[in-house]
Amino acid sequence: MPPRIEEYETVLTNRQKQENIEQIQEQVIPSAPLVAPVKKENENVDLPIVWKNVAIFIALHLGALYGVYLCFYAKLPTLIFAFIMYVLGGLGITGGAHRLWAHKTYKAKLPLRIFLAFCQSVALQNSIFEWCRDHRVHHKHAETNADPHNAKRGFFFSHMGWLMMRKHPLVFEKGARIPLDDLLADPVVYYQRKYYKPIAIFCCFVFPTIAPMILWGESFTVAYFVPAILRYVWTLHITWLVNSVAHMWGWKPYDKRINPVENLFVSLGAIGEGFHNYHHTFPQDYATSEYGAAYLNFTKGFIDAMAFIGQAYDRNKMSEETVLKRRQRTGDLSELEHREHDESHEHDY
Ligand code: ST9
Ligand code: ZN
Ligand code: ZN
Repeated sequence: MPPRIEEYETVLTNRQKQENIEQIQEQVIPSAPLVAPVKKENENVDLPIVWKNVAIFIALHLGALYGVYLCFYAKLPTLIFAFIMYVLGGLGITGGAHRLWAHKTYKAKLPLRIFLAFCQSVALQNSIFEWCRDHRVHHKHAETNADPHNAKRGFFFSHMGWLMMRKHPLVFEKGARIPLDDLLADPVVYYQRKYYKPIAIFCCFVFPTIAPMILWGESFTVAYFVPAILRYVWTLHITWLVNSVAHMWGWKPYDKRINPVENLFVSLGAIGEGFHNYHHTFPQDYATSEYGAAYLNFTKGFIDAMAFIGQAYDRNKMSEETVLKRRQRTGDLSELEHREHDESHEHDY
C-alpha cells in the first residue's frame, strides 16, 4: 500500500531538519567533522595557556635578573653556597628523580633516598612521583604528542613552554598506561608527594635564604635573590636544556634514527646528563653515558662514591661489547670511521 500523504510530509520535514543542521554546522564551523576525529600521535591541537604559570615564570625571571645584579654585593660564602645548592638540587634531579626513581638504574638505601629527596625538593621541579611519571612517558613516546615536552613542537615548547599550557590529551591517555606502582611503594616518594608543597617551599626558598643569614650574616635581600631565586631559575634552565638542546643539536653515535643527541655543553651544566643519545638508547645504564666521572659526568662519580660507602648498590652498566654492537647496527658511523684514523683517541673501535 502506498504511503499516506502525512507520512511523506514527516519524512520530508526530517530530511529538511538534517540538511538545516548540516548547513548551520558548515556556517558556524566550516570544517566541523560530523564524526569524532581520530587523534593522531603528532596531530597538533590548540591547548589553553596557563596564565598563572606564565606570570610566575615572568616574576621568577625578573627576580633572577635582580639576583645577577646582587651577586656583585653578595658575600663570597653566599656565592659558594649558591653554587653548592645548584649542585645539590642537580644531584636530586640527576642521581635521584632521574637515575634512581624514574629509570631504576641502581638501588639506594634509605638514608641516601632521604638525602636525594631533600635535594630533589631543593630543585622544585614537581614531586618525584610527578617528575618520574612525565619522564617515563617522555621516554616511551619521545617526540610524539604523548611526550609532555615533545621536541617536535619547537625549541621553546620543549624547553619551558610545556609548563605554561595544558598537556596534550595523549599525555594523559598514554601516561595512564605507564606502570608507576614502584614509585609509590617507596615511602620516601609517597610522603614527599603527600607533603610536597611545604617541603618544596622550605627546601627551595626558605632554607637557601635563612642559612646564609644565620650562618654568616648575609642580608635577607641577597640571600633571597641569589641562592634562592637566581640559583633556582639557573637550575631550571640547565635541566630544561636536556629536553630542548639535547634533543636537537649534537652527535648521534649510538642511534641515528632518534632525535636525542650527545651534547657536551649540556653535560657540563647538567652534571653528566647531556649524553642523551646514549641515554635514550640505553636508559637502564646508571651512568647515562658510555663514559665515566672524569668525562663531564659528576653524577656517576657521586653514585660510585655512594656505592663505596655502601649507600648505593646494584648499579646497571651496559657492557662495552653491547654498546659497540649497537653503535655498529644503528649509530652514526661517520664518527667511528673518523676515530679509526685518530690513534691518540682513547676508544679504538
Ligand atoms: C619542571 C620540571 O621544571 C622539569 C622536568 C624536566 C625533565 C628533564 C628530563 C631530562 C633528563 C634528566 C636530566 C636532568 C638534568 C638536571 C640538571 C640539573 C643541574 N601521565 O600536570 P597536570 C594526569 S617543574 C599520566 O596538572 P594539566 C594526572 O591524573 C617546574 N597522567 O595537567 C594528573 O593529576 P594528578 C615547576 C598524567 O592540567 C592530571 O592529569 N612547575 C600525566 O594539563 C592533571 O595533571 C611548573 O612550572 C602523565 N604524564 O597542567 C608547572 N600528567 O597529578 C607545574 C598528568 O593529581 N605544572 N596526568 O595525578 C603545571 O602547572 C601543570 O602540570 C601544567 C599542565 C599546567 C604544565
Ligand atoms: Zn631518562
Ligand atoms: Zn629525552
